[in-house]
Amino acid sequence: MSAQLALDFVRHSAQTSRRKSLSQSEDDSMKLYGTTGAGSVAPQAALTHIGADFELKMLDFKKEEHLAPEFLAINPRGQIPALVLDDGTVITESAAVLLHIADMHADSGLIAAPGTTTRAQTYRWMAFLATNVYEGMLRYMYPEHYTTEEKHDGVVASGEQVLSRAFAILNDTLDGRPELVENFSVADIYMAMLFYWHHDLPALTAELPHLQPAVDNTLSKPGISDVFSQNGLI
Ligand SMILES: N[C@@H](CCC(=O)N[C@@H](CS)C(=O)NCC(=O)O)C(=O)O
Repeated sequence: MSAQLALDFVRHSAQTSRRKSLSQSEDDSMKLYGTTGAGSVAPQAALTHIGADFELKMLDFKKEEHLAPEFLAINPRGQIPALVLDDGTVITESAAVLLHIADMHADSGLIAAPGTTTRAQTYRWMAFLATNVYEGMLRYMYPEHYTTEEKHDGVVASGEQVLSRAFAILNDTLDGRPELVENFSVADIYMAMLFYWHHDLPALTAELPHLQPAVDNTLSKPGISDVFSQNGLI
């Protein structure tokens, strides 16, 4: 735990208890916890695209700052992204974080109105990306978390299979269209992040030609490519 993170946490706790009597200050701002290049990239890109006021709190995974008690008090799972709203509410799980960012800024158009089929399709792809692609990536990159066996080859292979099937479905969906639903949405930002995590992008893009144009479309939206670049994804 860095002294800075500890200080931030103390500030956050103090602020939570005093919040009702405080006017808006720097300490009250929304905070996104993340680490470079990881699951916080999509929320950071969405918030930047929207022009939201937020503070980015980068954790050093090498120093295990995500496992320090101060961060576990925010997300007991010890994972990023975690979004702390200005009223102290914590939102974890990348899909939920992104959907809430879109809802907080309805005028950004990153999600369609409640009850519409376009919005339902956004839910569909957000859940699909979280449970197939994100999960497949973790399986492929951190197989030791998915088995008690010494050898991880089978887990890596199953991760690869899950990713192939999921990206093929996304590719088919993007045949003839630049976006996963009717309009540009948080699902496109989420997919672009996951796309750049792929272990063999040349092979993926050669085999599934509709992914890269959709990702390029996402990168062309205001603010997005800067965040992807800062995070080393492009
Ligand atoms: N289901 C979670 C997964 C988040 C996740 O696995 N984040 C990684 C970084 S990309 C992490 O924090 N890993 C640390 C750990 O699991 O110990 C989500 O969608 O937010």
